Amino acid sequence: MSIIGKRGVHYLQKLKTANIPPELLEKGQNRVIDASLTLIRERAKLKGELLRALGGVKASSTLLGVPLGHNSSFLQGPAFAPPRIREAIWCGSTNSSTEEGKELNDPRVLTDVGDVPVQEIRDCGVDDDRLMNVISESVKLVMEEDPLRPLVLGGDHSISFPVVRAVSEKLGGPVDILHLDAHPDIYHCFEGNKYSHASSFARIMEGGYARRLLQVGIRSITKEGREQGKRFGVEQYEMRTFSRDRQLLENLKLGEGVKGVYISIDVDCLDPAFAPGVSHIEPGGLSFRNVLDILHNLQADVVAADVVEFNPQRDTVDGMTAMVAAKLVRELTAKISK
Ligand SMILES: [Mn+2]
Repeated sequence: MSIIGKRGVHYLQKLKTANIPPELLEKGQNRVIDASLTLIRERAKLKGELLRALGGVKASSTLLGVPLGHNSSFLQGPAFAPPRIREAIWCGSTNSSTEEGKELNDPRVLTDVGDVPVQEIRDCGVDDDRLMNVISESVKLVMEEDPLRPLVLGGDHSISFPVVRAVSEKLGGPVDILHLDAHPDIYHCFEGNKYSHASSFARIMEGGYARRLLQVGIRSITKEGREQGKRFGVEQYEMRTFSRDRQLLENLKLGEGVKGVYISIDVDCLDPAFAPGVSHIEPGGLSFRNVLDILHNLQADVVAADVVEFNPQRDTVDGMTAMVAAKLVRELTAKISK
């Protein structure tokens, strides 16, 4: 797996020592990035035009995959998740209705603009500062096309920073965030990486992209995690008090006075009994029904969402966690589309 992490960076180091003019490299990188954004832009445009022609759609979920795993502190398998989640969404073992009756095979409910070609861009030696900008730009290209709203398939949790940044910048103000996770992901910096999947919410709060941040499912938190939570005014709901907090969490109303609500679901918010295919197995988590009860009862205008940290390399042979991640995506689709 370390092969993926070293790809691109290794290449770049080689090119630097070979004394190749930096302009040459930069021009080539620009062309690859332009080509990547062009495909996403044109697919989003086509889907937007289609939905506007059909009419009567206020908001429609659009899948955007971000197969990025190298900012993970442990395993990099989430880079392989987006195609597995798509496969499970359309798996013949289940029908295409969501629990509350939305039809996923109706393009007014769900469309897809494909993946940000993360590995191909990194293979050209593009660093993370630029890569994060490409991810933000891709999200904005989806939002450009009313009524499309991004439903992002991770990837490790580092992708939530560029996605939320784009959503907030595009809407012109902060959002409220409902973040389901075993971990708060709010270290100032983790193992020297400011883009670490353990630091994404520190970047989001520093940037002023969120007003309220509610973290639910937390059961692996350090002193720094609590201190950073206090520093940024994060509402941290830990699993040890879930039975007490449950009623409140199943009656949430978010997004008043801000530009909307963003939902970020780390699959490890679930107990590993429900979702074994994650990098960080942390017992004592939410049940799948707990998560659905929170989502179904949430009163909010959901402007975008992500499902992250599904690791296919740790899944059962029959792909159980892929189905779990896919059902989270299906139910989020129902929450966004109207
Ligand atoms: Mn987590």
